[in-house]
Amino acid sequence: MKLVVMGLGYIGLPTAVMFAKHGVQVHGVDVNEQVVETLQNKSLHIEEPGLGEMLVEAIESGNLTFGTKPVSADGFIIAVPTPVNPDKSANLNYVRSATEMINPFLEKGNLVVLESTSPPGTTLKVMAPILESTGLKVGEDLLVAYSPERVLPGKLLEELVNNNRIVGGVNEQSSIMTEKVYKIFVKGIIHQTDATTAEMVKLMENTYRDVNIALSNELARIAENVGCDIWKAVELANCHPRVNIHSPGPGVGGHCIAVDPWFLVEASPEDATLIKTARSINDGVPEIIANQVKQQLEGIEKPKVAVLGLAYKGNIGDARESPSLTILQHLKDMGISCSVHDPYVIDKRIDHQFETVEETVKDADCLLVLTDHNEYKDLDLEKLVPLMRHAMMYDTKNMINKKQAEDAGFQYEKVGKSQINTNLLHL
Ligand code: SAJ
Repeated sequence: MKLVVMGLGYIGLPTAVMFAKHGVQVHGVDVNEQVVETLQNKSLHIEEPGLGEMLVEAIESGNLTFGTKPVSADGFIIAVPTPVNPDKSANLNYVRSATEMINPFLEKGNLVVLESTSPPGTTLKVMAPILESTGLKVGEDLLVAYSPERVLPGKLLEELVNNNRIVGGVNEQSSIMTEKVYKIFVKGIIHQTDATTAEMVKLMENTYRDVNIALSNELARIAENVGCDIWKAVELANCHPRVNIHSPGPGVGGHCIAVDPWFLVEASPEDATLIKTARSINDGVPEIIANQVKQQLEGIEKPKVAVLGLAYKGNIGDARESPSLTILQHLKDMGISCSVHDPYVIDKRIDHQFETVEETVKDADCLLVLTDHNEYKDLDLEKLVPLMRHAMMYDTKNMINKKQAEDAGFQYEKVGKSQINTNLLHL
């Protein structure tokens, strides 16, 4: 079998590598020549544990090639970005152009699968008409399906194989063929449905998470007002067998959860009120965090903050839509200078990035923890305190032990914890 994978980003590349590892002849395509060249040289342009080794193996096996143009194949998988426009509508330009690119190579009997997260109806209303402009009939000459990726960055390779998968064909034959192809490496259960349901399922999953994180962020604000520790409260509430409150934090980042709910808002703006509210709650968190830091620094002349973590979540090197970037911008606008550390992300747009935490905290007034990288769990706090001008800490991830921080000499604060101890007030 021969497959073409269109788009060699966080989803397309691991998918291409995985098929190649399982004996399929794969040609990976990306419009970015630099990306193609990097991959041809057996190097990665993205960070994902384990992917580098698998890439080299797949290329050396002779099963994996890369280029900027498609070739003839039995199946075509489209895994291109679907960003939101500034007006929050879905930008399907990459889906359209990738489909147009494969058109000249399509033959009767081919399979075409869309993996990109897309608004409901994209497969039938956007992709199918483009495919049919070849004269081939979708559902008859071409088998066509939507099968969303559901993998978690940082655990991509494991989840690609073990997660359950949804395949939504334009007809039953398309679903059956799509399942057969993914069965080559998927160990999870493959559920068959129709294309629009599959598109909806993907959006519902990420929206579920966004709405639940918004709830936890809102609860954190309430906890700050009433004077209780939200982290403890969430832990205790989650002892209930039917409760699963998510974790508050500095906001929601990444290219999925912060983006995909907008596709549902666009599909049904008048009905999607909860989804819209949740998005705006989560989008508003970075400004709240920046204001809380500013409050903590009150009275200090020319304050300086040492920021730990640029990535949108722990142990990955991806800063797309990261709340850290928004918080940095807010602090800058407030006239607060920042030094930055992240073991996985070097972002040329960010000034004052340092290689070690020690250099980063030098002369700072507050240590601001924004990403839960494992490296930050075991900081040598006693070594950091003397390097700082004022030893304050603001922990947005509840990852630094309060007692250890205080024993080391830090004045410790965290998200979702009032500075007022109501228990003491009641005594
Ligand atoms: N976050 C919180 N509180 C939480 C959980 C997450 O504030 O309780 C924040 C994270 O710090 C991060 C953001 O939310 O900034 C998103 O992180 P995430 O781990 O929830 O999700 P992603 O974006 O890395 O991956 C999601 C996953 N979707 C679901 O879990 C429903 C993944 O399975 C999808 O494949 C991926 O989106 C995608 O590509 O759509």
